[in-house]
Amino acid sequence: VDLRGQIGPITLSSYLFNASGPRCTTEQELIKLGRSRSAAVMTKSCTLAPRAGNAEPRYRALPLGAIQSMGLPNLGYQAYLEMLPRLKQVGKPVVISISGLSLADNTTMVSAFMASSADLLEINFSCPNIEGKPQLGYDLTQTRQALDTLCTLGDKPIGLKLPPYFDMAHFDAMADLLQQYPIAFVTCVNSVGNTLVIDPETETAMIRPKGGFGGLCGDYIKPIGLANVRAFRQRLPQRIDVIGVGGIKTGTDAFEYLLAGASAVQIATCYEEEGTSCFDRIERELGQLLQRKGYASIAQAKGQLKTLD
Ligand code: RRO
Repeated sequence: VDLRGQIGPITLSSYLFNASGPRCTTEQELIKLGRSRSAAVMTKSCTLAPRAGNAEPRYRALPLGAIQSMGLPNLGYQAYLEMLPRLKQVGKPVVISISGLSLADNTTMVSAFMASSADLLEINFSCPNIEGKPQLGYDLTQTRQALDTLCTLGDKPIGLKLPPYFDMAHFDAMADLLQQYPIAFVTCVNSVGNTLVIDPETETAMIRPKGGFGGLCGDYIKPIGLANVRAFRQRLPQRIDVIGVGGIKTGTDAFEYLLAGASAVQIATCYEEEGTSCFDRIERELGQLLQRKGYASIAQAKGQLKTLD
C-alpha cells in the first residue's frame, strides 16, 4: 500500500509525522525524530527570544488525553536557524513552526527562515496559552493583516496552524479568507483552548497557569479535528492541502482523518506519551487497514467519506 502523504509541493515518505509541541524543542529531540519513522521533522513553535514557558505543573495526562498550558517554551528562533543544517542531514523534510507574539516578530522569523534550508513553514495562528494574547485565528481582521504581510516574504511554502472552529459560519468565513492567499496548507486543529479539568478529590485545577485553563488534547478532541479537516477540505481549493491533527493514536484514527480529506496527519499527545515508536506502529496499522479494505494508496481513500443523505 502506498502510504505517501503530501504537503503542498512536498511528497512525504509516509502519512504521519509529529505535531508541533511534544518532544520537538531541543536538537537532541529533533535528531531523534529525524531517525524515527516520522515522515518529517516538525519543530516546537519558536519565538524571537528563548522562553522557559509557563509555571508547572503545566501538562497533565488524563484518561482520554491531556490538558496543558506549556506557554511556548522554546530555544528562540536563532537556535533553530543554527541547527537546521544538522537537522537537514537526516534526509527528510524539516518543518519550522513559528509563533511570534506580534506580527513584527512573525515577519522577522518568517523572513529569516525563508532564507534558510527549511522545507516548509507552519505559522501558528492558534496558541491558546499566552496570557493577554488571544488566538489570532479567531480574529478575521488580524488574520487578514498577518497574511497580507507574511505572504510577501518569500517563495518557500507556508501553512497555517489553525484553532478549532465550531460554527459553519466560521468555517465559511475563514476558508473564504484563506483562499485569497498563496498558502500551501492548513493544519487542523490546535488544542481546544481554555478548557478546565478539575480534580474533585483535591478540589483543585489540574494545571497551574491561567487559573487552570488550558488546551485540551488527545481522544477528547478527535471529533473536533475530524470536523475541521472535513469542513476545510470541502471549502478550500485543491491547491491547499489540509493536514489533520487531534486524537490520532491508531491506524484507524489516521484512516478517519484520511476519509475526512487529510493529505497527511500529525501526532501530538500519543507521541508525547509513547515516544517515536508511535510512528512505526500507526503507520503499520494504517497500512494493514487500507490493505484489508482494498485500497492501494492514500489517494484512493482521501476525502471519500460517505454521508447518510
Ligand atoms: O506552548 C503552548 O502552550 C502551546 C502552543 Br504554542 C500551541 O500552539 N498550542 C498548545 O496547545 N500549546
